[in-house]
Amino acid sequence: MSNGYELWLNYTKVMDQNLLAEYRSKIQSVYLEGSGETHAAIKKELKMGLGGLLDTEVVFHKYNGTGNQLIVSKYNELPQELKGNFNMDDLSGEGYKIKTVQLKNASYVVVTSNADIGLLYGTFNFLRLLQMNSSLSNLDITEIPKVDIRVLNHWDNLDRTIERGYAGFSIWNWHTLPGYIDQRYIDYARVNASVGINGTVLTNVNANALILTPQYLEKVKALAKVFRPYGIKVYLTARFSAPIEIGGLETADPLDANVIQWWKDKAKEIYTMIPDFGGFLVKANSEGQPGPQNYGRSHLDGANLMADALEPYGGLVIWRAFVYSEHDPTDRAKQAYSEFLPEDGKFKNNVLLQVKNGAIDFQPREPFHPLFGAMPNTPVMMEFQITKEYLGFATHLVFLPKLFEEVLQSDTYRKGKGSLVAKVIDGSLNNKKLTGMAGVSNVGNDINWTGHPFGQADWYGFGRLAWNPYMTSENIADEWLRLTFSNDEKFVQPVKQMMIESREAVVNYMNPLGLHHIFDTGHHYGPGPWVNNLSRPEWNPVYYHKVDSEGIGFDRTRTGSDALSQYAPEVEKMFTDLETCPEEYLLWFHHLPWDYTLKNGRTLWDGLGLKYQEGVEKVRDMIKTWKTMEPYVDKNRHHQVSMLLNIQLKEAIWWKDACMLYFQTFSKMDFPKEMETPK
Ligand code: GCW
Repeated sequence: MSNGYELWLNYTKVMDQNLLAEYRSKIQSVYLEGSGETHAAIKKELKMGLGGLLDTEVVFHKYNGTGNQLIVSKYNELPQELKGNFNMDDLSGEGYKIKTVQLKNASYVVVTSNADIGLLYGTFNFLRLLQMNSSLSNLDITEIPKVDIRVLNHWDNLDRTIERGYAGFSIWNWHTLPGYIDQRYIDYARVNASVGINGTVLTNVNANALILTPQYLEKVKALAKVFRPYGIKVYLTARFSAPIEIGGLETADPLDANVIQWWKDKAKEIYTMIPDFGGFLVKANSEGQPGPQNYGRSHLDGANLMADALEPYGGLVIWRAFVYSEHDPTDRAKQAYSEFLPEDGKFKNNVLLQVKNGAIDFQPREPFHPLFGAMPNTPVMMEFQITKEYLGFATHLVFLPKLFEEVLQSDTYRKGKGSLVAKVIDGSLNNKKLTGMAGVSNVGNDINWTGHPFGQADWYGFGRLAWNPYMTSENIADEWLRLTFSNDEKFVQPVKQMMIESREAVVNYMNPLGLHHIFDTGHHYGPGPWVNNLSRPEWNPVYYHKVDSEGIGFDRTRTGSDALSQYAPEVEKMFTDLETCPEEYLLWFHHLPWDYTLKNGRTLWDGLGLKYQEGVEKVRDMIKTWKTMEPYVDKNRHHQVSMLLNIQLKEAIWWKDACMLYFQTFSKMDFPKEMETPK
């Protein structure tokens, strides 16, 4: 019976007897060369992984010359006769190769890299091959991460609450750090490294400045020490007003000499304690947070202030582009682009601009953010949300890599057809040297880390996509299911299907046809399309759906807010023209009459009801599929998922009924007959 704690690093014995025999015969011993902390981590993982999967005591042995040995070694320490089989020129330090090498009478499986960290990544991939029951006969794998900075963003506060966290409290126990090292910290590093995540921002972008005081830096240092062997750098959020709050200064003006010096001293202090510190993540002048604009300065001034301080140590500033204010009442979607576009090319070299996948806020479906591709001279990195703020928290089963894939595969047309968001993120579109992807973490101290057992797949998938933004969500689901539950095709195929379809289900039962931000206030969980009493107009759902007796939707074309003009002309045209605008985005960009005819010939009103119904039906299908999976899943997790799916169904119906009943007060039309009438 599993409680899910081990996540996808599930090293239970290989079930298939033939494969087990093959693995055991090909890995009679392990040749592991090297020294140091990462090396020790590799050894530990091999002991655990091979020991579990092959159910044997792992034998480490010198190079035997007779084959049937697993070789895990940096290239320069490989036995001479194996070296000729590898060309390592194309590999970065994080890259690795896994290859079956046939010498005269001897066969080896070799994992090699130019650096320890690549070797660790290769080791995890090798173990994954066994977990997934792959054959070892003809391996020839080369892997190099396509993105440099692959970070989790924890929205963890120092009191251990987590903003938008639905899996318990923060795993960082600031009270017992630095003296007490929880096993979780080590396991956290292992699982992240296993998918190639190489950085973590420990604190909430809204957190206070205390984290930058010496008392807390001691604790951060202890965590950095745990993560270091696993190639994970620690980053912190830097509150813009820190010089006032913890530095005793009277201002945080980025052009003030004392402020400049304060950040320089702070950087020095941090790097003295944590020489490989990653840098700062900053939310400034957004949702009430302090920032350079408080002093009449710009985002550029703010970002470059910190960049100057961190530069001598190789540190980065990750500046968030999530800004909007009540002073621009026409369309919140436009602000980030308007504010940041003019700054293209002006940031210091160690600044990255972190942009949410869409221009509003992590909705179940959003068109890609217009800033992607629009700032060719600035490293623009992706911010995805792994925690499900607007997607049913840790209660609903929604496979997010499907959403991530959709964004990454969107075409910005900034350099003609094929200018995919993925190419902005991996830097290939504009030859960017510094690239990154961030995921707002869904990790908490629940036994299984993510609350919903399937939430683990979102963390896994984020890591895999940060490594390679071109991976398909289907591959990710396939891998995760095999690693986590079972290799049985009778399990993998239907559940994979269910995961892939789960994303469209939630879109349909919450925000179909391009509706967005119609969640109830504050918590963003259930429906609240009627909410219209909040102090800031752009917080009210009515601002987004603009329902009236004529119709529904937000006109963002030239006749409306003109937000569409922020896209490349091809994209603007495609979304503007009702013939070519995908119906998934219809009400995102258009205000349309209730009797507007959809592609299927139905009216908009009917179509809306049918989409809500479709979402509900899909959850019913998911429940049916999951029921038949009982033989393949341990009782505990099977039961957990069943209970959660039942809640999801109840709430899908709630969404459908609440939204359709509310909209009906405007449309005054009967529900389509195929829609289950609200009770
Ligand atoms: O989505 C909104 C959330 C806030 C969050 C903010 C942000 C961390 O509702 O909780 O604050 O975005 O991304 O800064």
